[in-house]
Parts: sequence; C-alpha cells; structure tokens
Amino acid sequence: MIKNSWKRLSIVAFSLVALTFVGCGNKSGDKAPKAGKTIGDKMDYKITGIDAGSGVVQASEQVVKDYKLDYTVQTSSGAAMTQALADAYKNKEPIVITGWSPHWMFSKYDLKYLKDPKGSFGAAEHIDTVVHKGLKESMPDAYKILDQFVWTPKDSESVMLKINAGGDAKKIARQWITDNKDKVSKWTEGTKKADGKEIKLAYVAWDTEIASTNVIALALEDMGYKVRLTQVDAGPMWAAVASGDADAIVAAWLPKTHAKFMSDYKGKVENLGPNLEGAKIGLVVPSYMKIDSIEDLTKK
Ligand code: PBE
Repeated sequence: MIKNSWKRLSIVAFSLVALTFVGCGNKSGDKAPKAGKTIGDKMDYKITGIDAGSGVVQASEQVVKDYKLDYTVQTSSGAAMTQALADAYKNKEPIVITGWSPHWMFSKYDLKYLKDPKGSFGAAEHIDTVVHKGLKESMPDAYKILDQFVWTPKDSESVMLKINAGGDAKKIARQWITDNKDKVSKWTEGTKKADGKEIKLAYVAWDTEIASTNVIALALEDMGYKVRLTQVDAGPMWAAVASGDADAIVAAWLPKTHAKFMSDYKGKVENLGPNLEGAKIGLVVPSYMKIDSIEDLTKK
C-alpha cells in the first residue's frame, strides 16, 4: 500500500518537473527577440486576399495545402487588399497578397511574385471574352465586336493606373478610346450600327475587369448599343452569362483560374478566345522582403 502511493507520488512529481520544463521552453520562445521570429509570425500567418469567390483566392487556398503552409487566406476585396499593401509598403512591413497581372500595383510599387516550384498557380493565363450561347444568332454584330475585342497588358495597365489615381472609370475609358482609334476601329470592323439595341455586360470589381469592361462598353455604345453594366461577384457573373441574364463577360481568366466556372457552364456559354494575353496570378510580396519562393514563407 505505502509503497504504491510512493510510487504514484513519484510519478506525479516527475510529471510536474517535466511539465515545468515544457513550460519553460514555451516561455523562452515567447520572449525570443523579434529577429528570431519567422516571417509568418510577423504577418500573423495571414495572406491578404480579395473576394472569396475569386479564382486567385481559391488558388491560394490550394497553395496553402500544397505547400503545407500554416497560413490563412484572409478574404476582403480588391480595394481592401491594395489598401493593406499601401499601408505595409509605407512602413516597409512584410505582407503577402493574392496578386495578378496586369495590375497597376506593379507600376506603383516595387513588387515580385513568389516562385511557385510546385506549379500550383499554373503557368501564364489569358483573359477571354465569353458570351451567352446563341448571341451569335441574336446579336451577330455585337458578337463580332466582342469577338474582335483584343488589347494588351500595357493598354489595360494604362487605363487601370489612371482609374487608381482617382479618375472616373467611364471618362478614362473614353479618353483611352479617343487615343486609340486605330485599335478600336479594328474591333468594330465589318459591323453595322445597332440603333439602340440593349446589350448586358456583367463584371466583377477587379481592377483589370473594371478597365476592360468600361472600354468595351464604350466601344459598343459608339456603335449604337445601349449598354447595361452590372457589377457582381465572380460566381454570379458566370451564372449570369450562362443563364442569359448577361450577354457577355470580358473577364474569363483561363486556362486555370476560372476553369471550374467554364466547365460548370459548358454548353451554355461560348468562349470567343483571349482579349488579353500574358496575364498571371500568384502570391506577391514587396521587393524589400527577403524571400523569393512560396516555400520561403515557412522560413525564419
Ligand atoms: N482576378 C485575378 C480574377 C482573375 C485573376 C482577381 C482578376 C480572379 O481571381 O478570379
């Protein structure tokens, strides 16, 4: 009996000592100087994202799994993300955002994409024009204009930069059209004036899409269309062009970012091909951060 209780007591005593040791270990960790913190500690293990429905946020969530990162992708909006970037940049603080190109932020700040050795974000993307199935028959001239719409990352960036600088999107799109008559006349080549026929375009409030949608909307307006623009989230945008609530979108990021939407609505939409080549998505950091790869996010 007595022997047994001694034995039990010694086990308890040993456990207490062991616990104390564990406790000490933790405490000294907490008190570690800032320089010893991992990059993750400094950023609260947070990737600053945009809207939850966007492809880049969903891809980033997959990246967290693929690279076994101890991070969460915080969702907000494109505007909130670029504000967080502006704040971090001003104070040279670390930040990781869900980025894409073309985007004005690359002109305004010194930024870099983190390398993606596992290829989780896919390679180069293009932005395609997707229309409701049947538009070719119902509005052949509008279909043709949408089909002929093509511009470059540089074009897109110049419009985005001016909008970001505080300009009205429609006015800036108008200016771009005035300055790029040759390009725009190729989009409308071989089409007849529309005489007030209504056409509905849906888009998401991503900077790239605000720019492209406003520009193509004015090109259509100039050809006599009454253009109705509806700003929605990514899911509803795709649902709208599939159902016919929208006639077209110029915001289909493929082959990867919006692949799921494209396959979900197969047969209901028609892809008219790229309106912009050389797009990209990925995790983006300011160049002052001393990391180069997504794998570095777990480093000290
Ligand atoms: N984005 C980036 C879109 C396409 C790529 C915000 C413009 C998205 O993430 O769905």
